[in-house]
Amino acid sequence: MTTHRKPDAADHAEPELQRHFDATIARDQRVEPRDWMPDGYRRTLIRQIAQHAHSEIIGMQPEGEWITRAPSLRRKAILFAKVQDEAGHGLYLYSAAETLGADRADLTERLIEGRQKYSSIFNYPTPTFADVGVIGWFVDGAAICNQVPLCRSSYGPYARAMVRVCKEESFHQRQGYELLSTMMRGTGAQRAMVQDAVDRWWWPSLMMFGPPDGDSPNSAASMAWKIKRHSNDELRQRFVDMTVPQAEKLGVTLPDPELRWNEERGRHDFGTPDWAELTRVIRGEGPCNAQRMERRRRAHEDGAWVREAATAHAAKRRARADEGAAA
Ligand code: FAQ
Repeated sequence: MTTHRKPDAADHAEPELQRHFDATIARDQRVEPRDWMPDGYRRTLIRQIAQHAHSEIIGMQPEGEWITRAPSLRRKAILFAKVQDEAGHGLYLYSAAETLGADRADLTERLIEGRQKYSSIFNYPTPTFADVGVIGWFVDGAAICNQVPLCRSSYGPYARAMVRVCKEESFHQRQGYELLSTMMRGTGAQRAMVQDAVDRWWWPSLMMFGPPDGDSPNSAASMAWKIKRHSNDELRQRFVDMTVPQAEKLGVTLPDPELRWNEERGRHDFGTPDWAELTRVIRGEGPCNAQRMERRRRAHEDGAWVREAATAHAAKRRARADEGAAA
């Protein structure tokens, strides 16, 4: 697309521009930052990308707690790399949101004031090292199911950011699975630790995909705009189908008595997640919401001097460049 327009343009203003936008979506082409886009499309993208960015940054906390307590240098190095990757994902995503006219400081403010969401999954505790493995296996596995289709999202900067993010999530998922298979070859206590972590994370991981399709208010528009390529339930199903054989190979039991292969559908049937729990966790009443937000706020306050120094440095460079241009 080549048509340019101010970011705050009203949706209905230009039928010609709207037609051009619709044709771009219909042809499966990408919408780029300087293209005209309906306000609703822009708002939805900012909402989803910001929530995604906040999730990556808050998502550093549950595993980050284990960096100082990792059982070996190798595990520590892997975990360090993984948690740093999550920080990188957050930064790409904030940059993608900025291409839509959002302001990063404002998005952070909204998160800290509880006006923007982050993923429910990061509000659960990590009491044992097996949790680190299960987060890699389930949470990064779910993130891959959700985010690989986002590489084909209609908004160019988001789709491109997802390509690299998914490659890294793939390493994260494998390191989690490898950690768990090592523990499963260990002592009975280690195997029990893995099973316990699987029992605690299974249902929250299914909830990551969002409410069921019938209760997902944003899905219809997001799918029409090709921001989302598949529904929440379809992605949840893909995750279950992908994970069941992995669980069998690992030797753990997934905590769902209704889980079974359905020959007719060629997919697994599975039980219903506790949607009331998801609502509570999103509302801020999960086991670790208060702690996660408190840490995020503290990190933001502790980082104030870095932001001030960077701003002062940028101002100095600008002034020097201006002096140079005037001379
Ligand atoms: N938690 O109408 P829908 C990761 C909200 S990153 C909290 O279905 P939508 C990497 C939703 O925002 C994990 N809130 O919404 C990693 C909406 O509220 P709003 C994050 C949730 O957007 C691994 C309302 O409920 N991934 O794991 C949740 O169409 C390991 C109604 O829902 C992404 O953000 C939830 N689980 O679909 C990092 C991926 N589900 O905004 C560290 C991109 C729903 O209207 C360690 N996002 N809500 O007030 C998406 O694909 C979508 O935004 C969905 C939700 C699928 C999450």
